[in-house]
Amino acid sequence: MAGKSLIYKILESHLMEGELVAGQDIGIKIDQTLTQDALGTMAYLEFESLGLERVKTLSVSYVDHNTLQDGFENADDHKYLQDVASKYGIYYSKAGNGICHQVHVERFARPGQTLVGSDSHTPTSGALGMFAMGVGGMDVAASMAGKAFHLICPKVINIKLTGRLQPWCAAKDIVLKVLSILTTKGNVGTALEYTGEGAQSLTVPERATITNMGAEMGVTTSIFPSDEKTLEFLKAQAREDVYAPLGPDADAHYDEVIEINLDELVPMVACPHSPDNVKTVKEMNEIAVDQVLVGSCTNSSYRDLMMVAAMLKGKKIHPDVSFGVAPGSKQVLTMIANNGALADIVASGARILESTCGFCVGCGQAPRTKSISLRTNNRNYEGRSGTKDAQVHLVSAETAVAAALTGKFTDPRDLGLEIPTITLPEVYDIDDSLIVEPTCDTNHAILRGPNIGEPPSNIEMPEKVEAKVAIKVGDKITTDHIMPAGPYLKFRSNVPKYSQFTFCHVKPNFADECKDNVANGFYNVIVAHESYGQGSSREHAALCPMYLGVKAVIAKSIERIHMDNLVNFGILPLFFADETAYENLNEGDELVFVADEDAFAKGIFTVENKTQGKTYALKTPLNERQRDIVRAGGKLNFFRNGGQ
Ligand code: MIC
Ligand code: SF4
Repeated sequence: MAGKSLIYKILESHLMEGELVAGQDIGIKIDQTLTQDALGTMAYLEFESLGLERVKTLSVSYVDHNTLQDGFENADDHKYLQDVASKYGIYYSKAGNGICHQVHVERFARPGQTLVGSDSHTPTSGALGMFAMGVGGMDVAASMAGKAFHLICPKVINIKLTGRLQPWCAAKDIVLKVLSILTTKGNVGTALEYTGEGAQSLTVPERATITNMGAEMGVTTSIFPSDEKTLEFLKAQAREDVYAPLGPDADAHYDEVIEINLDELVPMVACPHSPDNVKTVKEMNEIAVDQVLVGSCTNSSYRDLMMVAAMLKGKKIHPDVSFGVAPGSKQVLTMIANNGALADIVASGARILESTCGFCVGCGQAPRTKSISLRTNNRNYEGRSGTKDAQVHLVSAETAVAAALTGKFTDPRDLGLEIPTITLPEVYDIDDSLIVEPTCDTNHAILRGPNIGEPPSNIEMPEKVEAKVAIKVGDKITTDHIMPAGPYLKFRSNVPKYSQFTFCHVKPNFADECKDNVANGFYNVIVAHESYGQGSSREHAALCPMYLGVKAVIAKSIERIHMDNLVNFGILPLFFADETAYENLNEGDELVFVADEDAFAKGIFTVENKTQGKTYALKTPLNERQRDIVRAGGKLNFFRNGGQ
């Protein structure tokens, strides 16, 4: 029998239910959880409704998304989060401490353990040999309550890195290469395990850039072995006590092996509007750029900012470029401030931004109309930057700085600079004073600002669903299309208000139409094509449609986290058997289907389209447990009815 992958070893040691067979439903024990503020309020409101006294996991609540505070809402959320954290035994990482994934890698991630986080980039901690997954807030709440976390046991692809990164090529170029191979769709139920001499040569921050962007491929997680590089990093963070050497067996079984020779890799760029639209920097033909931004949970580590500073030292940013830098954490910012690198960055003409998500999630730095923006983050979905017709490109820190200096796309190898040697510190600056320890005082009062509502409740799935097709969309609809972030982020704790913006950039009257349909006795149905719900883990992309009376999403395929979120809020996912049903369905069509015990047991729902005079047999991809959750009207009802 073949040996085991690292992923299967960790799953085996955490298995609570089911069998470790790819494609099967398994329940695993969760050791750690993380939340960020944009999804944290809802996750903790859900946790509160489970009625426990304390969390059963090591849990951290980060404030890094909504720090704009152009009104009272963000600040009210922060206070609520701090109170909840203190009462229920959760560490609270204050605004200013840094981006959740960067800080988690620095201070909490642990080889061999499991982590779920209400943010799709939670697998960043896979850089330290951790099994880390992005999930919906409801699943974080259930994990904090000590319940088994259910997932489809993934198949594992081995990404074997041979050779070594050549000068001016970076970890970002590796992951963009992987994205060009695996693309952003079709990877549901797959996990990535990086091995090989090339993997061994990468430092933990470089590994984190790679595991971070597995989220864009829609994979379950990405992981690196825990080895000498891990030990070095943990030692420098004064955390060597959590080190354990971990890796796959020499004869580990993998479902597929993809080999990438780092010797041959060149600087890459993801072009608009998808992270898998990858070209080489040279292919960009030196087109002029307007904006360059370095930061986000992908590329804002000490290593990246030292590279930025070294490249900028003694030089000036091109006059036509607006250049901004957001250090990933307080630790990074403090260190570059103390060693003078920050002064080099400032002297070059850079704008120093807060250590938060900021521009990455469309909070500020919207580029000018039709501009070319180069960014080191992980998503370039249309409109996410805040400017619909801006052309956002994703690059490494090296390529970003090269463009900031020359004012045009430039392969950093052509700059004629000597490659800087970046040595990682033997000891990082450790100051956890912005991580507030919980008091676990059960009498701790929780202040709730006026924008913080209760999580909306749902009814059981009706046995007969009469509905209207409220919207019909095409391929690769992201959660940014469904529930945009940016200026609307501050309404995350207020579902009635936030739901008004559902699909607002795709079909501005969507919410009103849904409400009219409900007023006229109809539920709503969303029709989509391939890879619906790509991108973030925001459960609002299911919660707000639920609030607007959506009972089913009919699609060709749905991405993993979004599918789980639909289930958690009692929305039935249905798949087409062939293209005719998709072509046949139109916005406004009146549909009727029976959703009784029999239909759920068979997993086949016969949908009659009364407007078109057609009937389709649609299959739900859900397993038995998930079907029970949908029938109950979502996870809160399911738990209340005694479900586990
Ligand atoms: C994102 O990168 O889109 C976010 C904002 O971090 C989301 C979470 C959210 O919507 O709050 C994610 O990736 O899960
Ligand atoms: Fe924040 Fe951007 Fe990372 Fe999401 S992808 S956690 S918005 S930095």
